[in-house]
Amino acid sequence: MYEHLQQTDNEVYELVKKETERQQHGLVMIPSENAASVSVLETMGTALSNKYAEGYPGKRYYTGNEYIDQIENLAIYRAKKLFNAEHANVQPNAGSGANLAIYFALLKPGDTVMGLNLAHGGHLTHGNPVNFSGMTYRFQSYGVNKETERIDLDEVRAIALREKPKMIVTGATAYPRQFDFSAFRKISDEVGAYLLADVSHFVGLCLAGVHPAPFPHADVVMTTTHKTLRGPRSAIILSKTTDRLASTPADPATKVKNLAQKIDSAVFPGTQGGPMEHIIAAKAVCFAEAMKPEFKTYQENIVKNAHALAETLQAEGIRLVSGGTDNHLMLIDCTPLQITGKQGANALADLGIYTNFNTIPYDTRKPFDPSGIRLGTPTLTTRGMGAGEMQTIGHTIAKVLKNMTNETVREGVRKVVRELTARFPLYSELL
Ligand code: DSN
Repeated sequence: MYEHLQQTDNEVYELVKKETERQQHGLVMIPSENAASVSVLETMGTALSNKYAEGYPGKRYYTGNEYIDQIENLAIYRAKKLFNAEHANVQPNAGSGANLAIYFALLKPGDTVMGLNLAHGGHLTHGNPVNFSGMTYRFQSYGVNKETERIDLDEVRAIALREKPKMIVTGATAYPRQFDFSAFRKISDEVGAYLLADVSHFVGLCLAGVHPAPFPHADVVMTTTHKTLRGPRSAIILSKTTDRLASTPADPATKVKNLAQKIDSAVFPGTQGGPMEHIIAAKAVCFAEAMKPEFKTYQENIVKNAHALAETLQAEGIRLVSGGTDNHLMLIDCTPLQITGKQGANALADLGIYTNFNTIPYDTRKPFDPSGIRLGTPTLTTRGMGAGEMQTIGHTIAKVLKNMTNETVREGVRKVVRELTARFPLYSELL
C-alpha cells in the first residue's frame, strides 16, 4: 500500500510509516481510540473525497451525485437498521459538531441544559464553560457521588426538578460505569426535557447488549464512529421522527418540522457545508462490519478484558475510580502512588504503553496535570488479546507506576511490549 505516496512525497510517506509502526509496536490503551479495518481505511482514501454534495440524497446543490447519493443512502439505511432508529443523519464530521447541530436544532441560546461535569467524566460539549456549549446554553452540571464515584440519579432528579432543563444530556468520556437511560427518560419526562444520549464511547457495547441501549428512551442519540464502533474518524446522529415536545405538530404545508427534519436542517445548512462522502462511505463499511456476529463477540470481549485488567490492577493495590469498571475503560487514581497522572501516562508511553492522563472526580489537580490515568481495552481486544494478556499488561503497568525510574524494570517492560505486539500483529498488510 502507499506506493504512490512513497514515490511522490517520501517525507509524508515516512511519517505515515512511522506512525503506523508506532501503532503496530505499541499497546494502545487510550479508550477512545481503536484500529479500524483495512477496508475502512481504504474507503477513506478513495476518489469520493473529491466530490461536493451539499444537501441530502436526491436534493443536492451540485450535479454528478448519482453514486454519492447511493453511498449516502446505503449508509443511512445501514445506520437505521443497526441502531433500530427511525432516522439517521450520517453527515456530521465529528462528535463535537454533531452535538452542536443537536443543540442548534432543539435549543435556543440561554436555554437550561443538564450534562455530566467534564471533571467527573463528561465531555467538553456537555456544557464545559470553555466550550461553545457552556457559553451558549445555561448548563447545570450533574456529577458523581463523592463516596461511590457513581452518578446519583436522585441528585440528577433533584437538579432537574429545580432547574427545569429543556434537555438532559447523558453519556461520558471518562465514566467507568453504565448509563441507565430508562431512569434518565423518567426524569426527562417529569420536567418536559429532551433526552440526548451521547454514546460515543460505549456505542459498540450498546449494540452488543453489554450496555443498556439508548433507544427507545432517548429522543436523539449521537455517536462518534471511531471508538468502540471501530469505523472512520467521524460521527452520526440518530433520532426519533416525531418531536414529542413540539408545541405545534409537524406540518409540511406550514413548514413546521418534525424532529428528524430539525436535525437534518441543523446539520446542513445549519452548521456544516459539504459532507465528506469518502468518510460517509467508510461509515457504511463499518456499519456492515458491526452487523456481523463477530462484532458482538468483540464487544463482549472488550468488557471481559476490562474486568480482567481492572482486577489485576486492583490486586496490585492500585485504586480505580468507583472501584472498577462495567464498560471498556477505567481510571487509575495516581495519588496513592505519589505521582501525577501525567507523570504516569508519560512513563508508560515512553515504554510503548499508550494511555492518557485524565482528571478524576473531585480532583485537586489541574486538567493538564491531573491525578488520573484513563485506559481501556478496545484496541487490544481488536488485536485479539484476551484475559491472560490483560493480566500480564496489568502487572506490567503496575510495575511501571511503582518503579518510575528503575531501568531494569523499564527494560523488562519493553520486552513484554515487544513480545505481545509481535504475537498479536496489527496492520501487517499496510507496510
Ligand atoms: N477526546 C475524546 C476522548 O478521548 O474521549 C472525546 O471527544
